[in-house]
Order: sequence, then structure tokens, then C-alpha cells
Amino acid sequence: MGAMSVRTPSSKPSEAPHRAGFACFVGRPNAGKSTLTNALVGQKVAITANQPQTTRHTVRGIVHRPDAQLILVDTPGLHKPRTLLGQRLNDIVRTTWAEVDVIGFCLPANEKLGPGDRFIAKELASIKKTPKIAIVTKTDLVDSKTLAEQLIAIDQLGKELGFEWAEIVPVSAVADQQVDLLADLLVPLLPEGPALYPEGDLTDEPEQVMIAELIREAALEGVRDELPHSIAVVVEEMLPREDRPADKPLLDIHAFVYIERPSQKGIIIGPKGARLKQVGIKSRKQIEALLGTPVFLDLHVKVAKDWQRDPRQLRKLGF
Ligand SMILES: Nc1nc2c(ncn2[C@@H]2O[C@H](COP(=O)(O)OP(=O)(O)OP(=O)(O)O)[C@@H](O)[C@H]2O)c(=O)[nH]1
Ligand SMILES: [Mg+2]
Repeated sequence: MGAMSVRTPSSKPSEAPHRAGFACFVGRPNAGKSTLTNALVGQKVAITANQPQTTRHTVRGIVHRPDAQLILVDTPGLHKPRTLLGQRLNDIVRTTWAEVDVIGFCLPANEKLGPGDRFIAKELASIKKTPKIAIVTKTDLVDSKTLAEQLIAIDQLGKELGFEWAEIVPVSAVADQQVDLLADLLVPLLPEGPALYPEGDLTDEPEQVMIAELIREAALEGVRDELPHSIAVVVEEMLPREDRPADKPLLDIHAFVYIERPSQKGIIIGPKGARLKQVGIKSRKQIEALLGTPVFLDLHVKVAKDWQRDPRQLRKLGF
């Protein structure tokens, strides 16, 4: 210590700059994109189901960290479209790619790479400037040998198409393996900047849309074949019940469950209305948890003939 000694203004180690930006999850239908989004956010912001094409619109889930804000854009699975709805879903996905800072390509560990994956990878190859991370999902379902083979196949796929993956990361959203690591790898690929959403916001989905989605998720459970694709849900009205004491509020929610054909009505409603009642009970619990208030849920089933192919009906249903 002498005359020349200097005091450093702060003894903190050099801090990394704050980052904020968008990561988009793409992949085939059923690849695990929405489940992974929920796992990263730490709360359910997107519905999931063991059926392809569950997600129908872009859901933004927000991950808050001291060093970064990561906005996850969960898109529908990209597939060969058979209806106008299918085409619209693919358009949603492609539009999103142009807007994000990093793309996460989800490939399930338990399914060999197929034509659907190659189709998406080829499209990704044409987006030169955006870094692409390959995410091997559902690793809890395979042994280490199968996983290793999948990692090699994915690396190879990138080489064939003339690009390098920024990373190849195996994760399991269900078993919570490497989900935090994935966030750690995404963050450095975001631009420097302040947070884009207020602290505490987990999504920017409107309440009404989230409620409709929770009802659709409950309605999807156990239905098969073409029926899942035929279901659409719209919340028509949400009103606080009048004449309720302040400490015992009740929210009335009226929603329509749309199907495409009169013959589907019986399946959705079930014998003596039993199935629809279950859908109501299940979704009401989730809605109450979401809103933090007791809810009276009134569900009606309506036929909107072939709505997936009808531009006017699609618009009415929000596509
Ligand atoms: N075992 C296991 N199952 C998973 C995992 N992630 C997702 N799944 C299951 O895979 C199915 C599809 O998951 P989703 O998250 O809905 O898939 P998605 O890619 O969003 O599907 P679309 O919205 O239809 O494109 C669901 O039944 C999930 O429970 C995982 O890490 N492990
Ligand atoms: Mg989904």
C-alpha cells in the first residue's frame, strides 16, 4: 500500500450483461414442445396431450432469471397439412421462425428420425442467421445406447443439410432432467437488453384463451381418432355472480365446446351427460387454480359443421 494504491469501485466479479429475447420450440406434432415450455416456465402455460396437434396457436411462456428473461414461443407441431386449419397452423410456425433469436428443434428420443423431422430440418437449414439448438426430448423413455444413437443421428442430419447445431441437448421435461441446463444454453444466444415483460408474468396469454384451452385439454382426454382435431372451445362470457357476499365471490363462465358433426355430440356428452360433466369438473378445478377464485362453469356443446375447412368458421373460432 503506497501513494499509488487505487481502490476498485466494486469488488464484484465482472458481471455478465442482462439478456432478453425469444426462443421458439419447433418439431413434429407430439414431440414434447408444450411440456418442455411448461417445465422451463415452472408452471402450466400451455396445454399438452398424448395426441398430435394439440397446440393450435402461439403461446409465449416467460422464464425470469437474474441474468436474463427468456421468452419461450411454443408453436403447433409442423406437419403435412390436410385441412385449412392445418395450413394455418404451419403458417403460424413459419412466421414465428423469422422473429426469434434462437430456434430449439425438439426431437423425441424414443422415435427414430423420420421424414417429418427431415422436412423441418430442411426448412431450418434455410434460416441461416438464427442459431439452432437440437433438443432431444423424453430421454426418460430410452436407455443410454438409444440416446447416444439419436444424438449421433441428429449431428449427422445437420451435417447433411450443411449446418452446425449450436448445441445438441438431451432433456426430460417429465423427469426434470437437464431442463435448467437447456435454459443455461439458450440464454447466451439472446441479445443483450432489459427485461421485456414485468417480473411475475408467466405468459401473455389472455385469461379467456387460457380458460378455453384448459377446457379443451380436459375434453381431449380419452377421445380418439379424428375427434380430438374436431374439438374447439370458445369462452363466450365471464361475469362475477351478482348478490354474492364480498368474501364469497363466484365467477360465472359460459363456454361452447364446438365439434364438427352431429354424430360427435354423443361421444363428447357421454351417457346421461356423464362425460361432459367430468370435463367440467376437471377443467373447473384448473380454472379455479389459475384465477384463484371459485368458478361456476357452464359448458354447451355445439356443432360447427366442418369448421376446420371453413374459412368463416375458422375466423369465428379465432384462427
Ligand atoms: N415420458 C415423457 N413424456 C413426455 C415428455 N415430454 C412430453 N411427453 C409426453 O408427450 C406427449 C406430447 O407432449 P406435448 O408437450 O403435448 O407435445 P407437443 O410437441 O406440444 O405436441 P403438439 O402441440 O401436438 O405439436 C404428452 O403425452 C406428454 O406427456 C417427457 O419428457 N417424458
Ligand atoms: Mg403443443
